[in-house]
Amino acid sequence: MKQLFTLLVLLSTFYQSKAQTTAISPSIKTSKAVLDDFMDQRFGMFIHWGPVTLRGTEIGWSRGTSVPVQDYDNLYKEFNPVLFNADIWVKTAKDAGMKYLTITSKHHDGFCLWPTKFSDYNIMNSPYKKDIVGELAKACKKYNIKFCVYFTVLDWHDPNYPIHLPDGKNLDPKADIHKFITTMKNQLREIVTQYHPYVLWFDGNWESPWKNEYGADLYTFLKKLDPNVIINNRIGASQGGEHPKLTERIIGDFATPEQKIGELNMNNPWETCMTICQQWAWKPNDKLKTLKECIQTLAKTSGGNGNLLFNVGPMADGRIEQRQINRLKEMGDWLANYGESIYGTKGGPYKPNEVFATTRKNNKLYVHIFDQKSADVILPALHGVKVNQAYLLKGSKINYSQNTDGSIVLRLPEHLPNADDSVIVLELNINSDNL
Ligand code: JFZ
Repeated sequence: MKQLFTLLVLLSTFYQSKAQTTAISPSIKTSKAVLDDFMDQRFGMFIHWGPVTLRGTEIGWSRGTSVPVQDYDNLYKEFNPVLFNADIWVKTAKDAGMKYLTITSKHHDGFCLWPTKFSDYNIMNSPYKKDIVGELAKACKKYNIKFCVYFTVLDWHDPNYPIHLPDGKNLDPKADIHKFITTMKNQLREIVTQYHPYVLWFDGNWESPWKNEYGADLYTFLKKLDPNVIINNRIGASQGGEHPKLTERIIGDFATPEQKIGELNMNNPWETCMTICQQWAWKPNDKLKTLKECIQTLAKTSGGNGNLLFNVGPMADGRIEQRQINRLKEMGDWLANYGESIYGTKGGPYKPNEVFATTRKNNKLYVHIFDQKSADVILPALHGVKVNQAYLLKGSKINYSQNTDGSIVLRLPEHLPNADDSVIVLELNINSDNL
């Protein structure tokens, strides 16, 4: 018995010391006020870009797979996006109703889109020779769009990072991860002090060289540079497979479901990242999502209490494809009408489904109607809730009734104003925060 007790004590001290190596001091964690502000933005633009767009293959992942390494690593010598205009990209985001923008400063191929002093493999050694990250930061300021930076902790190009190819298993004994981390910190110091990103969006944390303690150390380093910078959950080592949900033990401020809509979560901030086509980087004739898919994705994300970081891959000449600009503008047109039901709202209390999703603010519940096939939409009862009024957002009254069990029946009009998502406002007897 005594032996068992000693073993338990030993085990618990072992786990405590393990936890301590990765614990983030609560005093440096991003405040709730800052994160609440981030979650109020709801919709941002992700941009994956680099010399690989000259080939039209996937950024990072095609290096050594569909594009030979030698070829891939020399593309920057031809990268000359003369039609790049930061104002046009940022205006495209603005017109889409997006509130922030996240650019890949460095993806897994190691190429840096800003003039870093800590690697020659950067935009100043391309024929273009202009600071892409800096120009975007400036344009974002001009258009009042929050500027954010993506940065990967794996770099298959840097000799000091132990893995050199996608899905590489062998660790290079000549690599020095500590030198690599020093370079990374130097580069991130440049990014934070020169461009003042609102969010730092890390990635590449699933490979074995990256340890949770490096993530904790990096988080602490960055928060000392800027106490308010928001950091995603791919800074700590990933626990494999699915990107983990945010829990106490995970380093970072928000969860990052990828290419799928996150689940309803009223406690932990999350942001879905998703491509407008299929590839992250530009691909010729890539399949573009329909407007219905785009709008319903945004509504279901908001309905789950999350943000949407919607990705475009600009072309090698510096332009975003016109058909993508058009699609984004259509989303912006929808938001110009229905934005009240997205920005600054909370998701829930219902789980989004194929028929409807709800968002809420003050005494209003916004019901996003996706399926117009049946005449009625029935919402399960909410404790203590009485509906005082129902009407289409910016439109006419809606007939409704409330059953004795409290469930709410909305009678849909014959023609709903929007085929992709019409919003019905329910004015409640209580503040929707109390649901
Ligand atoms: C990552 C990147 O690899 C991808 O290129 C893009 O930047 C996206 C936003 O984030 O996505 C992943 C992450 C992990 C795997 C594949 C794609 N994985 O473990 O196979």
